[in-house]
Amino acid sequence: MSREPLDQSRKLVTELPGPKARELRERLETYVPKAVSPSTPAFVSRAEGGIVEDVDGNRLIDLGAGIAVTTVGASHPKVVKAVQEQVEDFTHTCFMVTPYESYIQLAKRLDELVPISSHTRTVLLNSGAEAVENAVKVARAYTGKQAVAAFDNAYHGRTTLTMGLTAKNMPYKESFGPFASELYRVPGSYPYRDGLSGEEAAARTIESLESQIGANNLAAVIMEPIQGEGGFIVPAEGFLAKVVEWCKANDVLFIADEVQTGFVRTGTWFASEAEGIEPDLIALAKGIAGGMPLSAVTGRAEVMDAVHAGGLGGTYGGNPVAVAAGIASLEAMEEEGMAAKATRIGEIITEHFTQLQKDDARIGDIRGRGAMMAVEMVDPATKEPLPKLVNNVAVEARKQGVITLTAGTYGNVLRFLPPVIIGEDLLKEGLSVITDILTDMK
Ligand code: PLZ
Repeated sequence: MSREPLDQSRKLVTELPGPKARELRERLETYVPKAVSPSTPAFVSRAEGGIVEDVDGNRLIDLGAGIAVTTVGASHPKVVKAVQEQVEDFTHTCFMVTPYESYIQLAKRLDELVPISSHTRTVLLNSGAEAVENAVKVARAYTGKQAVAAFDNAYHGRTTLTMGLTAKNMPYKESFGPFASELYRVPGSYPYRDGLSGEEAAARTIESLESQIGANNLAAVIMEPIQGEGGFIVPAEGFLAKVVEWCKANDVLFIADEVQTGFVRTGTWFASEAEGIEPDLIALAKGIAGGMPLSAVTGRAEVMDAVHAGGLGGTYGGNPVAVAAGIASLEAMEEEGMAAKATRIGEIITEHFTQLQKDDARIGDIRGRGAMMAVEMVDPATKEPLPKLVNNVAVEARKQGVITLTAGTYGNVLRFLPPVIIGEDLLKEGLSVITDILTDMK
């Protein structure tokens, strides 16, 4: 690459939004429906490392990584090179029509990496929701059963089937029903709010599965090992292991939705590893390909093989450019020790907010793992969620050049998902901007 590297520092040369961004926002509002409503008051011109540069020349600190996608950075040199080379060779043939080797190479790499001890096979797709949909199709085909159970606070996507699995109504489901049938919701584990141990929460979950669905009808239980959009909820220790144990004993498949938690985000290749669980199927996307649209379902070979020949696919699934980016991203993660970097980010964020919590009782809970961390803001007296505060903090942080995301069933969670290659100083600066805003809003 001949371009100058993007300076890894925050710099505001105009107010945000600047004049060019304002004009673009007007055009956006003319041609794009209000249902699509970007949160950051800037239009990007370039992004690299932990910095997003905007059309007015401002440099923002990226604490979102495009919602946990650009784990290796927005334009990792290895990804750029792999994409450029692939684009010159061919952009598309459709793997179902004329296959190519790189798809197999990536499937093999996933077989080596996922926490499934037996041999796996992988189908490549385009989005997280599409991966979840396909995992459900495979589970139904294998078990011959129909019901699928998802959890309170779950997020699995915005398509018709995945909307039904997603828990939160606004903004994801409002006015979009009817949803697909044979989808059920059961209570999970939210230690900060339910106070249950892993064992107690699992007993409650299993009671619901048995009394409301019945193992004979249940094809699969699907869960995010750390619930993402729901508020970075880490289940109580042992919860997932108990649920998976029940699934195995009852011929029910366990699907891990690692769309957000996967690919070193939480300090290990996959978050299932920290729970000591072995899923039957894993839905993957986001961090897999350094920003290119790519997703996957990786599952036990025996399970994947239940689907008839030609039963899985799609025009763009495993697009060669996205696959090249995927192979390069996984190499970069390994070569640059990015799992350890994610763990270090978790330590910095935990330390920062633990310190702050001593003087700010609105910080009710600090949780997450690795580069997937969040703080839940509450009224200290009642534990009532404070969604307005969280929204105001995020809006102000973005104006000050720190891209900040929120989450949570109650909208009262500030979440941090930086690219794991972000410099420590930049990360700390981003956190201190947020701290100052929180202090101002006391
Ligand atoms: N499963 C666990 O986190 C996507 C969506 C944000 P797609 N999360 C961010 C929004 O408002 O749309 C996600 C996820 C988990 C599935 C998905 C869906 O992935 O690639 O957005 O379809």
